Amino acid sequence: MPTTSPDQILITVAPTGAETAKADCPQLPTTLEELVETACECEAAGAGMIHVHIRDADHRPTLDQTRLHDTVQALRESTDLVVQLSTGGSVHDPLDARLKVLDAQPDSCSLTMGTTNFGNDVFSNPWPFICELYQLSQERQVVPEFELFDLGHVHALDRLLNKFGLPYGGKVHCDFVMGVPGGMPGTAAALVAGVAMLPAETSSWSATGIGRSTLPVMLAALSMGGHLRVGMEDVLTLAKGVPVERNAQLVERAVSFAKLAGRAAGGPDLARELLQTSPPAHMGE
Ligand code: KMH
Ligand code: ZN
Repeated sequence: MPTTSPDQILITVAPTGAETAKADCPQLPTTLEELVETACECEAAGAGMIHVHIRDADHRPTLDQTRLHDTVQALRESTDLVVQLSTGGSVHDPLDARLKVLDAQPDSCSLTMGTTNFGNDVFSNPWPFICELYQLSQERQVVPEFELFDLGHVHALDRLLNKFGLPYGGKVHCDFVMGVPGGMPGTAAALVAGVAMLPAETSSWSATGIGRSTLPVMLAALSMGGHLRVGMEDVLTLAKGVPVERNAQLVERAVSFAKLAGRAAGGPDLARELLQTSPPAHMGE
């Protein structure tokens, strides 16, 4: 699989997620103001793309259409980051609401390639839903990032591309989400197996390890020429007993690890090159 600009690295920040309660982690960015401030800090630290889950006025996960729309607009106004909305939402979100996420016209959307046990819950992604979401992303010109929680998901991606062709923009960017209880483990061995199975059409991939698997996955991905996702969606501590205070700390750490591996953060330009998203509105004017 070819790697674009191996001297550069894309760092995606996933600052919020749907699993952590604000009450348990007051520094989690859950309001629009907090999210925009976080996005600006993370862009300055080297991030190129933001993977977004939003919260309601009570800080609970929501897929509210108006909030999603306002979030995309606010992030575009304040940053150059590629804006990726989560279509995974929370394990409790119905499939039809997850399809409607594309109405907010993000640059990119996550697209998980199969159902997985998710701790004590089930993250449901039946094949007909995957097909519908993928075709909708092609129609709406939204570039998917294929989320791979298990090796079976890599196999399903091959099946999807064979059936429906390439994504909008022509690039296939994948993200290994490793270490979820119920998915593949966050180990170098699992990443090696996953990368070896990627469809030939894959143009780039990143990886993230949940919780304690964050550092092993980061080091394995760097050693294999992959890109990185970091953020409080995936990990809440910098080390045992040391809480993350700001998402930018995780981006800064990824930038410094990447530097040791001889790679520089490419920022939003690299994100646009890798995903071939539509140019931001102000650039197309
Ligand atoms: N919150 C998880 C159930 C995605 O954003 O697409 C699903 C998730 C994946 O985070
Ligand atoms: Zn997510």
